[in-house]
Amino acid sequence: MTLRIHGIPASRAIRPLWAATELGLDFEHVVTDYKGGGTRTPEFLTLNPNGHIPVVEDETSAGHLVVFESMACALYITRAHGQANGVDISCANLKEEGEALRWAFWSVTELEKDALTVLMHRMAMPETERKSDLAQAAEGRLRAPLKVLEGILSAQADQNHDYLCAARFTVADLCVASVAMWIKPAAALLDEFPLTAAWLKRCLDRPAHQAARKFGR
Ligand SMILES: N[C@@H](CCC(=O)N[C@@H](CS)C(=O)NCC(=O)O)C(=O)O
Repeated sequence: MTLRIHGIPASRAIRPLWAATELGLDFEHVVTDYKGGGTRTPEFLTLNPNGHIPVVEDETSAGHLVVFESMACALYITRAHGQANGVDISCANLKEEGEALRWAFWSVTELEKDALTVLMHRMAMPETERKSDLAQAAEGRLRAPLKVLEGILSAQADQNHDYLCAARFTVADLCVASVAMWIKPAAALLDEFPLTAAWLKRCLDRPAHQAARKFGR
């Protein structure tokens, strides 16, 4: 087996796990939790000196490749192992490639920090440690990028396209949805953006996403 993915689905590793599952790839899943020190062992740090999951390893004609950064991992998998045939979630042409890169960077720069604050302070942290003022402030800031997303989805809908850069679900949708899902605990905020809420549900309901969430269980 040439492809190996380190991480757990309840982390940013869902991005490469989901991508590989969408493509139906045969890959090895190395269960590495972000808790418990597994990302700080000498062996793991040789793969990712940042000490974070996910990491993707691949045996290729160019040698043994190691990719870290979750968005890069998802984009790499679809580029290296998918087909540019307009059916796979991989980019079919330069336009889709440019848009997927744009959306991946957009997700981590415009959305991720505040979305994570919402997830942590509305749901993930023990109730006694949650700070609703932090969540509320993050929700306020998220209105601007969510408006951008809603606008693009509206323009896409005008062309009968259900997804961000094509009529089909692509890696661009995967990148954005894997961050936007952290906003789900702020249901009232998502209700303000109905196209975004419906698109997010479409993405997360995909069988490959549901299957990827179960890896390692
Ligand atoms: N920008 C990185 C962030 C990776 C990251 O922070 N991963 C977390 C899990 S979601 C982790 O491994 N934390 C363990 C640690 O920091 O020790 C990426 O997108 O891959």
